Amino acid sequence: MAMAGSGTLTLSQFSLHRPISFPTNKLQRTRICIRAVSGDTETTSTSLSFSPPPNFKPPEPKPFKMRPDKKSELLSAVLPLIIRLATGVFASGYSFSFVSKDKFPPNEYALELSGTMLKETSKIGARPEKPIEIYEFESCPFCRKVREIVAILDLDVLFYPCPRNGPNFRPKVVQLGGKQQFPYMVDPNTGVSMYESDDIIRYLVGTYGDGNIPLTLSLGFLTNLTCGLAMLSRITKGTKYTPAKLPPKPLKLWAYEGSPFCKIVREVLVELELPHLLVNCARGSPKRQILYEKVGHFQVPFLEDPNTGIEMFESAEIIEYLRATYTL
Ligand SMILES: N[C@@H](CCC(=O)N[C@@H](CS)C(=O)NCC(=O)O)C(=O)O
Repeated sequence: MAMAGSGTLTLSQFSLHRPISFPTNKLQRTRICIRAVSGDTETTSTSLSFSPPPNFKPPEPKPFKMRPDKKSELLSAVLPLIIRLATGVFASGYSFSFVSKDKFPPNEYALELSGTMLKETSKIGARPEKPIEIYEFESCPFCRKVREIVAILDLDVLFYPCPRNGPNFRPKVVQLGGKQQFPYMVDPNTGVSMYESDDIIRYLVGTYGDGNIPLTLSLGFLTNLTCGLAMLSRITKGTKYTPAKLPPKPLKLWAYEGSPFCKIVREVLVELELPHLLVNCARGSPKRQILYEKVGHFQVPFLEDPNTGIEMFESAEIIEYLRATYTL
């Protein structure tokens, strides 16, 4: 078995906002030994190779454009957003103002609406040093509640997808917490870990927010019911495991829960059981400016894959890339 680099490649040691630059000559086939680590435990050790699809070229960003063959998928991914009254679209303390384009600084991100710039801000609390770790899957209503709150709190999360029959992270949750139940959260900053979506929400809001749970997440049965209904239009997506290679490094996805374009990408990350650091960029998030400065444009989803060196916009092409690169 060949081994790239030395020592153990740990998913939990993934650094959050360290800029990643990839020389293009790195886009070549590599053989590596995988040893995915979370907390104190290791999951898999296999020899696999990773490379982008042949002649891969990242597409140009096309904001708010639906690729024709993805239209019906994207429309069905809008439904959850309506049912959940846009929870997870706006960061905590969201506010906006309109600024005329000629008065707006050219190096600042804003959404342009017919020649006027929509300047958005939020009020977010203390940032944790390390990303929160969450074991979950896309089509679970209780997991959705937690994804909504991390978008609102603007928290970055290292997601360990747990699709049905997933060989890696479902057993890991049992090892860590004692039972197979989702979502399961680990906060490496405080050593706290827990099951139960409502407890996780309360903990996150108390630790990284202002202590107030947004109304749409505090209605008990009604919250659970609407999260369940929100799953219906995409019920088979992001649920079952598709055999895939487990990469040594988590992928990085700039996204947020309220975006249908991001949702269809997340579903595939879950089905392929690909650990990913989700950099939350809900409306009003200061991280929109960070991505804007990094690549000269803001649009989500934006994928960075440190296993192949690929960085790309465009949901439909990201899905094709993920399937081509990781499906076994
Ligand atoms: N064609 C792109 C569209 C993605 C898109 O427009 N995403 C929205 C979020 S739902 C966005 O980033 N808008 C820019 C903004 O909000 O400033 C795709 O399929 O990925």
